[in-house]
Amino acid sequence: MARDDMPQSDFRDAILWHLAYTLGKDPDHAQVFDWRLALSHAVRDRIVDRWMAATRATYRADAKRVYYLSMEFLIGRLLQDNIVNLQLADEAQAAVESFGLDYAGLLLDEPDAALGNGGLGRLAACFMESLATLGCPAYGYGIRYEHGLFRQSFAEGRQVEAPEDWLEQPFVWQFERPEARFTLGFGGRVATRDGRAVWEPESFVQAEAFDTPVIGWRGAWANTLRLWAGRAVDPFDLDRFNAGDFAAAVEAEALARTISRVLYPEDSTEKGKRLRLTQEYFFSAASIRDILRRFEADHADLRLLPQKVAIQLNDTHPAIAGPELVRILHDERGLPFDEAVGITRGCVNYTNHTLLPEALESWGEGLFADLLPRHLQIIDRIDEADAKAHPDRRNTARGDGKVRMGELSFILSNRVNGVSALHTGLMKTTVFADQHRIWPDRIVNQTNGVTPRRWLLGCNPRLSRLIAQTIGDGWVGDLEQLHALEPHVADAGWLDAFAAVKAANKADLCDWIAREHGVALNPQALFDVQIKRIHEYKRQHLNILEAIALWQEMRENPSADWTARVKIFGGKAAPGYFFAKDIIRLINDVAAVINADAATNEKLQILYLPNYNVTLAERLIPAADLSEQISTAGKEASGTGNMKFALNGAPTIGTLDGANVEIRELVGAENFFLFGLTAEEAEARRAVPDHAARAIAADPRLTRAVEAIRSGTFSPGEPDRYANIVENLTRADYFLVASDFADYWRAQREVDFAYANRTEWTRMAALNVARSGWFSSDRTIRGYMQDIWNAKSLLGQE
Ligand code: 26Y
Repeated sequence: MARDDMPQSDFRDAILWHLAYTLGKDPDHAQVFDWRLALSHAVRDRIVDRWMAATRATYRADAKRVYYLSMEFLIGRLLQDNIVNLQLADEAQAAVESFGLDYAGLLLDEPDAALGNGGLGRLAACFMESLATLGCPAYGYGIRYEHGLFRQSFAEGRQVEAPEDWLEQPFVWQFERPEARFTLGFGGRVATRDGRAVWEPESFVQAEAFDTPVIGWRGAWANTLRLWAGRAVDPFDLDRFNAGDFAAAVEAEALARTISRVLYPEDSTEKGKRLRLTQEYFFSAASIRDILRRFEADHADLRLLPQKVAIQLNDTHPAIAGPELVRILHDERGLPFDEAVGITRGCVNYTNHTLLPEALESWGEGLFADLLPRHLQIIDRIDEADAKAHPDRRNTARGDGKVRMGELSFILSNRVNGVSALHTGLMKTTVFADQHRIWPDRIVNQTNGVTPRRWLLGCNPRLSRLIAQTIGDGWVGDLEQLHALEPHVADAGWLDAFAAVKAANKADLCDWIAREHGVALNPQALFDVQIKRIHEYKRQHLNILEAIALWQEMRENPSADWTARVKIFGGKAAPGYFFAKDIIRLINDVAAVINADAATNEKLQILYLPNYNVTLAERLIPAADLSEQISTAGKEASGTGNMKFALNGAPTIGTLDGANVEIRELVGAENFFLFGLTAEEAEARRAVPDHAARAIAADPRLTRAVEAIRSGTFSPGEPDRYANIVENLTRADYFLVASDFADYWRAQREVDFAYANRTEWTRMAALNVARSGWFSSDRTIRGYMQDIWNAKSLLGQE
């Protein structure tokens, strides 16, 4: 094949062509890495035409565009996802195998792009995929971090963080856009000229765009994820270089690049805080300019902006986009201030993802004024106008010496949404009660969802095949069709097939764990999985306490008919969150002791897998029997892992928190293991003096488990190692671990009992699948399009 013979249709030839002409490799010497890149290029070629067609269709229709601004896009690997959505899996696999290569191995060679921390970032990635599937013209805007979320390993049970380096390898899916650059100012002062405010920044940085196409199901539509990278305005100082100061010659570039160097750096130091606010303004301001550039290319009247532009703030991290838009409309385009605010409010919407006070962003006035002096003035002016209109209003954006980003987002938004019914209700009665009283129509709910392409079709091919054989393949684009599985749940043969899928997925996981981690798991055991960020409110320590109590009871009663269990944990702790790091170490210490106990280890094993990420989730969820969703009620805004487990046939053990409430309603109370205080009861319990000590004293199992930790059973020779956890559990216990323990224990024994009747269990698991269709992110995005963005699908017009 020659270069001119760029193949159009034959996939095998396309791979060989890219191997030669894009990568410059001879097939005889190509490594897995080269083949993977060649395959990726061949797949990318199939995306580009549709991508351009979608962009052209949007221009032609002069359609309203949706802009999803997010500090995080936890996209994971893209090769398989793109192959699945283009329905190229069979062709790709045949082509790869014809070269004598292992297809699965090739897919796994791709680095996992962890440009996010957890739920909020993964939700953004699912939303991008659903926006494309639904043909909604949309752009994701974020930061192209050179280093995503840190890589986690364990040393003597403790979390060790290492930098992540996904960009060390070429990222095939991105297109660099050196022509799409904006220069952004920071700091300086505000001057007045001709009675108008003029911001005179003291330093400047450029934002350069990198575009990644996001293709929807069946390749019907493709949108753009545009990530910004920091660049210096003058990257190289020749004079300094010639003077021999080589480091100083590139200092400006190094500083500018710092902005997009790492995801969510520690904000415990003053410097870290400043960098975080710089990042937020950097990507928000670049995105606003890009949005205006696109609008003004075709429209002269800025008052039309709300008809053509919907901006979604993914939490408060891009909140500064609001004041920035006001600033440009007023200071730079000359619109009256009130009109600039009105237009901004017509475009901007805000999603809240947490009610935890420590996660609600605020900035000291000093820092804010130093970095964004003009924006502070604008915020004050909006506050003043609101105060005049609503004299009884208490919560302003500026107060207590701080700029409060939740308030700011709220007052500049057309719609504000929560991410589950319970969470939205609590927003109205707690953090945003004052605002809700004044603007009662502003808060709406959009319960989260997950994309079924990645979280069922891609990660669980066996279950997908069984579903397709049973009800066809319409469910992939219309997940509610899973309801058609329900009648089959009464069919013993079908249930056997369903059970066989889970067993095979578990066997695969066991093989992988044996290979990668040298641990042999009992595949007959119930696989009980808790994977998520480590946080006190998510209560991994409740789970490990139950494991300790179970182990103690098994030792006491070795001949009882115990249901064998494997407890699997995964998740990272923020580097500065010491309590969470103690929990990690405790789980690892407990695992070491329990796994080494020959008296129990056929019945109980504990495994903490390091470096939990999207790829590991894709491995674990299809093999899970039980989904642990045990947060203190009222604290988990929604959860999305909970949806993925249910969709893959793992019933939930959980509290009435976040979307658990809706999952339970849909799958049926009899197919969900409920325990614990409700949000309201939890609030009341906190007011009971000594609630923790009382709960411990009332429960001999809990007393004994806590005592084991206190006495050093899991930290031989160092009984104080977990003094902090013990102290917290027995005294403060804000997250009510002790209060919920007894009921959690009861629910876990119900799980044991239910799992022992395998047919009944399988029925329950299958019903979870059949009734989880509502949790597709397609449903969620339709909700946003209708209730928040007023955006239309352009499918069929490309
Ligand atoms: C500002 C900084 C401290 C910060 C950085 C990241 C604060 C919050 C976050 C991330 C929050 C997050 O991931 N929240 C999760 O969002 C999911 C998607 O809506 C929810 O399902 C989940 O319950 C919520 O914890």
